[in-house]
Amino acid sequence: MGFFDKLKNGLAKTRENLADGINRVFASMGKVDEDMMEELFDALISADVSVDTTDKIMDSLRDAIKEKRIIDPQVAKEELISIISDMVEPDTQDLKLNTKPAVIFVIGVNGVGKTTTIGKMSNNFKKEGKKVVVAAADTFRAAAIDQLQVWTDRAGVDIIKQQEGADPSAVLFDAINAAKSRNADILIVDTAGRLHTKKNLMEELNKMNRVLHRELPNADINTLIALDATTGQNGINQAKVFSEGCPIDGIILTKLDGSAKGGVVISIKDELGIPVRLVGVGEGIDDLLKFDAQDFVKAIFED
Ligand SMILES: Nc1nc2c(ncn2[C@@H]2O[C@H](COP(=O)(O)OP(=O)(O)OP(=O)(O)O)[C@@H](O)[C@H]2O)c(=O)[nH]1
Ligand SMILES: [Mg+2]
Repeated sequence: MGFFDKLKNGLAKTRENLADGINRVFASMGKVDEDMMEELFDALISADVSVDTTDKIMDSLRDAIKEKRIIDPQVAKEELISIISDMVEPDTQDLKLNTKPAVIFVIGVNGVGKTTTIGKMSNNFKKEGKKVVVAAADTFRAAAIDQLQVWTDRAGVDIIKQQEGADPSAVLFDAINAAKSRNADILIVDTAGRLHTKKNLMEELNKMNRVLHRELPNADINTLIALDATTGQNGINQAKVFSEGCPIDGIILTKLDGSAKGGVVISIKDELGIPVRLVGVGEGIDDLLKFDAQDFVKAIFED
């Protein structure tokens, strides 16, 4: 299956929820008027676009309708899609991976799909011919280390691990040294999503972040937070909390395939100012896609 079809399949539920809702509004309304605007507002909100973002979209649409004297609902629909595309467009497209090693530091609450995404990412980088080292810095549960091992074996990349309960920063330190001595292109760090308290977790992440910057002062370090698309708006709150532990460069939006709340992508950039970099569209090793705003909007709205 091609990239675009994979994305479109992954977005099937979001399409049903968001695009069908919006299409219904435009198809049922004979003219552009306040009734139509109200129905549109409801359609966006029910697809997990936040109230603030929806307000902004509606304001932009009202301005465009006035300025361009739009009376045909179909033309208004094109306008809406273009407003949404502009909103989702990231400032820069790619991860920064120009140093050797470059680092991808993956954070997020438990169960969102960090470890799975790291497996998929490792596989993709390996296929591109890159040397990858993965740090098993989620030492909270033994099962977490084993799970990561299964994924790194599958992808055929190196893993640096210690025993359950080890200091995650110590594992990270080992992994940094391994990445240097093995001349790795990319070091990917798996972290715990849950410790005994939230405060512990933030402190731990902060400490790891300091170790990374101290040991690799000139490296490209990408801190990515994994958010579960099925939780919709909740993910935005998680990102706000985690950004207190360390600055976040990008978002991995997982489980889009199981979610009707993909509309959350539209609010993420608007509310957090953090671009979505990658999207997960399944549990398989090939089910990770680079996020492309134009394709995303096209995949949702295209018939
Ligand atoms: N459908 C679907 N399932 C996914 C996706 N990504 C991850 N999962 C599933 O989500 C579940 C949790 O994934 P993990 O990778 O273990 O999540 P985690 O963030 O590492 O969780 P902790 O280690 O507990 O913090 C697993 O059953 C994955 O198969 C995705 O894109 N789509
Ligand atoms: Mg994990």
